[in-house]
Amino acid sequence: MSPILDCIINKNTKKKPVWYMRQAGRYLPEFREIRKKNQDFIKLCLNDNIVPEITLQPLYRFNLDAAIIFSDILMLPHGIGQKVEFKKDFGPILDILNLEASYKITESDFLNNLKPVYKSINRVSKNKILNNKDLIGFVGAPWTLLVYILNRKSPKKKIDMGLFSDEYTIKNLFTIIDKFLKIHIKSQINNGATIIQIFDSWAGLVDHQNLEKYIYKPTLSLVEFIKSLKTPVICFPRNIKNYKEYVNFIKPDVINIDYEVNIKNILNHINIPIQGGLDPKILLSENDNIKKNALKYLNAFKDHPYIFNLGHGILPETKPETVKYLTNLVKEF
Ligand code: 1CP
Repeated sequence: MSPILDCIINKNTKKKPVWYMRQAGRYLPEFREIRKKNQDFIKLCLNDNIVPEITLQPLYRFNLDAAIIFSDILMLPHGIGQKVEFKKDFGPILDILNLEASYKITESDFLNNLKPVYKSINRVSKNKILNNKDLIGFVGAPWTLLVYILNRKSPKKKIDMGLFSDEYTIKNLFTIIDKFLKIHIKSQINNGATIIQIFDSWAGLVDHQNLEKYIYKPTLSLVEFIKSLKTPVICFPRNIKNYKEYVNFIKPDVINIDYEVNIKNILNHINIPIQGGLDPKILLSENDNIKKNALKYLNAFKDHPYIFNLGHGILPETKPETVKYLTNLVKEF
């Protein structure tokens, strides 16, 4: 059994497996080289010759326990016919979703729109380098996707809640998102993803009274679906205030914590396997400081099933040598 599955299923605390969010991406010169020649990001995500290579780039360099498929959470709006573009130094820009047209999208239309994603997963999963390692498939959580679909760009730090005032439309959108997320998840698993991670990057924007409606219930629906496919699910509700309540409601197999979470507090309140936590900004500092901070997590979770990762994605300014140093440090712990 792979080290990550051993941690999740058998609650093994001896080995501390490691992978990183955004491990494939902008901090790697070999990625930037490819990116320069492929200006259209969505097209790049749909290129099944290049995606497997990008996905494996970090595994050629570092002793990681998993690959994460190179794709994006915004492939879902793309798959239901909402145009998505990525503008340099700005981020994603989405066209208005034509709700009527999206009702007419069938499962086979959707699978056809995203076919290269599944082909890439299939190809990567067969690579020998993944022997005894995991291939992580992922989706955006329903709330975070709703935010991009309606706000049509990054909300950065706040969002106009007026966007969600039409209850009827919101309900219909959640139904569509739930339907196609399940199709997307199932196809990733059928093609070789061994774990699914749900990214709820904008969970922190929801106030307590709306958590059940926007976060807990829609995410629970996905988590139960993934469990029914006998596949472990990791949830990352970034900046959510109450991780304990989230875990009790949704019961994921693993919870990824952000870097603001108090370690002692989380250990007192949560008994499922934990992933992540270290502030990615720490990776921009000296090795001594990186070691000190990484050991904080490794020591605190010594007797807890723990997958080493960060509290958010690797920053583009990070040196690959730093990632190597940190990975070896975790492996030698
Ligand atoms: O070269 C570039 O400019 C592209 C940068 C880039 C990359 C490398 C984007 C644009 N997406 C990705 C890949 C990506 N996105 C992965 C690949 C696998 C890996 O982790 O190595 C994953 C898992 C994602 C997930 C993703 N996309 C999230 C959830 C995690 C998070 O960062 O909070 C979100 C919110 C997105 C949307 C997105 N994709 C890219 C941008 C610039 C954004 C917007 C972020 C924002 O709104 O601030």
